[in-house]
Amino acid sequence: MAYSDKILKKSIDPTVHQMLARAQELGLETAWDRYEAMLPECGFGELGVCCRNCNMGPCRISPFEDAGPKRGVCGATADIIVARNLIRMIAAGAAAHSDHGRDLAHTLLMTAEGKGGGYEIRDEQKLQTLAAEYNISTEGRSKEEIALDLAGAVYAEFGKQEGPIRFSRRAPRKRVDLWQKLGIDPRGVDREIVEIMHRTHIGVDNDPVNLILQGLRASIADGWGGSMIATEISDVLFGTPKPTRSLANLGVLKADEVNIIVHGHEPTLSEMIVAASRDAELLALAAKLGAKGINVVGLCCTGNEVLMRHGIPIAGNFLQQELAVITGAVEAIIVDVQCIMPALGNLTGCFHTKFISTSPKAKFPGAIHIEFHEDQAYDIAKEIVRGAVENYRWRKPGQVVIPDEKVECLVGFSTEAILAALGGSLEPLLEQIKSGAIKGLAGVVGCNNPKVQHDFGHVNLVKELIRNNVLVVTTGCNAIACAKVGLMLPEAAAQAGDGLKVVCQSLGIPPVLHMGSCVDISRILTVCAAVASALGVDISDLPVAGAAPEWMSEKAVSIGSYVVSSGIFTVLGTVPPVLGSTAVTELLTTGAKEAIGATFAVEPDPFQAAQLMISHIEDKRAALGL
Ligand code: BF8
Repeated sequence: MAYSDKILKKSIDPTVHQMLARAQELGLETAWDRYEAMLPECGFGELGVCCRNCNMGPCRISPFEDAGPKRGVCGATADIIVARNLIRMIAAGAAAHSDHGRDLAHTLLMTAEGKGGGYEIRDEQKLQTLAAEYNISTEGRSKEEIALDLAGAVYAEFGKQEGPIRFSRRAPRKRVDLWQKLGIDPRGVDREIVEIMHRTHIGVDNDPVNLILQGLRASIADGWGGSMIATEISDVLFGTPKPTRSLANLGVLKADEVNIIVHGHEPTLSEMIVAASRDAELLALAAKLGAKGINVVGLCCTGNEVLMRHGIPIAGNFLQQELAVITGAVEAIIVDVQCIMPALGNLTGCFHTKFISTSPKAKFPGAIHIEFHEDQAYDIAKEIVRGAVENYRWRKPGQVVIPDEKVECLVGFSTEAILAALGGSLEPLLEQIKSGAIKGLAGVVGCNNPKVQHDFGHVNLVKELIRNNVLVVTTGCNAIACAKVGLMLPEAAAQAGDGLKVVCQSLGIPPVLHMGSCVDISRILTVCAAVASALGVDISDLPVAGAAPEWMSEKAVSIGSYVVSSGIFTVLGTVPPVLGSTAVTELLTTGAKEAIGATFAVEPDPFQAAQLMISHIEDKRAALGL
């Protein structure tokens, strides 16, 4: 079918074209329509110069040299306002990741106490490794006893008032020394977030550099603390991902089965929904109602979690959440926290789809709230799935339009899985980097954003990098974009440069490795730290670069900040709200280099962005004498 230019410009994904046309036909709005209705977006907001931190305002600084106010009522300049706003974004992003980590620590605690409601400790090896890292004795103790101490230890990290958080010591010594010298070696993430809120209150910290440094400190507490805890404890509870085959894109929805979408972020819920969907009683009920089975599929990062661990198909990334509902084939969309559009309430009301919220932290208009508690996890999950199955009878087959597209992918590349693929040590990877067969590594991550063509930046940046022999590791919505175009198949090695192609073919791996959800960017930090330590250098010395081509969330701001603070040059594809301050913009794009050995760059064109990353990688290779 031919689609209008307007539709084609919104995405490179054919399922998006088809479903946007369907939305038009049904008179339904999506994020793209709401984005257009919002134009022109607020110029003060775009520049970051609007301040609502007290009630003398709202104040906004005029960007015009000869007109309009240059100071807020309290006297704050554009530099102060932009820095304050930016680090409040970091605080929110770090809070989201870290609260997710805290919930996982809570689930581990309940499981260890025997109140786990169906959870168990699946990766004893990782439990032992983490116990050793925390100096928890393991000799002659049950896994539950060890887990109890580990849960207590990681719980304590969040509110740690003094002293370093444990996982931050996975970073190379040089990096830790640098953090200490700059005064940004983090304490517990709760403390760092509270300090951001304190410092950005009217009349406290009014030095843009000092403000930004606190933002970096909180972000490090996120990346090397809250997020890393989320990843590690998820692995202990649900198993560390291993290479697994699956399918990606809206075509994973099935016309003749009960379709259940898990959407959000924390694997505690999605793991149990997957387990309940295999319950014999519910499968029998589905059959009785004429469905051939119960098909659980994922969206966004909770989708990535169950994709990585169980091969559960992934229906799409952030901007596809409404489109999945518009297929008319979804019995229930079950959500927990983060990246869930409140628009789903109205939209699901136009279909038979049940929109079920489960977290006491995240309620939505138009949703049915069935609160999820870990101590009754399986029972609650079973009731939710039962409701979805019973809803199958209300599906209107005449209203169902499911795109055909679904693409195979090989996922599950945790750090441990990468090491296993390399034969148990990093040495073969280092050899390939030294020989130049692999030029370097790139972490490409982040969201979708209707400001830019959906998936265009993600896919083209990654393709350009692998074509130039840069091995790509990915998480979040970038990973889903790559999976949908077949970049996560070993056969995609054919699209890589000659060096990378041979390496991938000999190891049987794709040139683009799916490392998980956004909290799993901590896995990328761990790999970089291990490579740097093996080479006896800092992370900032490595031929490594990062990118977030279509980012939009505050979590992405925290991620970008901890990645740069860890020494990795990072290219953003959408412009952060900082351009209202020349001082802050220069600090982030230039000044940070001297202080922390890495900077941000902004480049919306993915081909140019790839060139920036490749030339950075080449510079680092030259400096290492490679
Ligand atoms: O944490 S990449 S849109 S889904 S914020 Fe959200 Fe962005 Fe997707 Fe996962 Ni990450």
